[in-house]
Amino acid sequence: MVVQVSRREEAALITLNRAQALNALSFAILDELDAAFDEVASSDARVLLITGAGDKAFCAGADIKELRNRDTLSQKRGAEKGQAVFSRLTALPMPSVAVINGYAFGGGLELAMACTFRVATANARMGLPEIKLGLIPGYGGTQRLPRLVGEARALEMIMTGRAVKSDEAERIGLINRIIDGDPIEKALIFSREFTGYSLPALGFARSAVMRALDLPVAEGVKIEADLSTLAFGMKDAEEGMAAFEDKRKPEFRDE
Ligand code: CO8
Repeated sequence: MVVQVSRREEAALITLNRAQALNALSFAILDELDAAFDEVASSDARVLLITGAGDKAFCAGADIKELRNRDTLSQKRGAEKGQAVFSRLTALPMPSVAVINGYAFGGGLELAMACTFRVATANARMGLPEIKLGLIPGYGGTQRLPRLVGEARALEMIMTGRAVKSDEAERIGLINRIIDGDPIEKALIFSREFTGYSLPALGFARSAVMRALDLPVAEGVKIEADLSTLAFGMKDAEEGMAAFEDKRKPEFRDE
């Protein structure tokens, strides 16, 4: 198995373990990822961390060797498979963090962009180089990149294939933080800024932002009204407000 699921305290950890091919994603690995997301979804993990084995790459993208000599319909089904698996990641019940520890190219960056957050080591490089292969991104990159960095920067990255280093990625909003030291330890520290909060409330917050991104504000605020009302109905909200009045730390139970 290339996709390894393990546990680091409150976090589930998925490691792409194919360092000899810079953790490139074959279609079989996409199936493994799908099964791993099932396992994580039904666990009590409060966050999912995803990283690549070795110190060179998070993931160098779709397996280019496997993409060759396939008919058009198979390619379309392949793109749809990658899109569906990455959309499942976005919809997991817990937030996810891509721990980018080297190259994140093509499908690798698309995997990272499907996570809720991205942290990267200083030596990481991120890009959508498909245009250099005569291709364009197929696993959600043309959609998620402009939502993160804006249309002009996304078009530049997609149409020139230029990779960005971590400092530029942080400046343009592609990653949340640059990390140093042990990447998983540092990602755990980053995650602890939110893992203590109510998981359902974190889910409502993610849904409110993601579902309304393409809607006019007048429509988006209606979604926000519904989801914030749902949050109010949770016992965790009662506990959070009571703890404020009692001047104590709240004890959220995800209910
Ligand atoms: N696929 C398959 N094998 C790969 C890939 C890849 N994406 N990337 C690296 N490898 C392999 C290399 O072939 C090499 O194997 P071998 O030793 O057997 O020759 C090994 O990994 C190490 O790679 P390099 O020797 O190239 O390492 P370098 O440090 O010299 O270079 C780079 C690192 C710059 C990351 C370089 O490997 C590279 O450019 N890789 C390709 C990056 C890329 O173009 N990614 C985008 C792929 S396309 C995609 O993701 C989406 C396509 C649309 C899909 C929708 C349709 C289904």
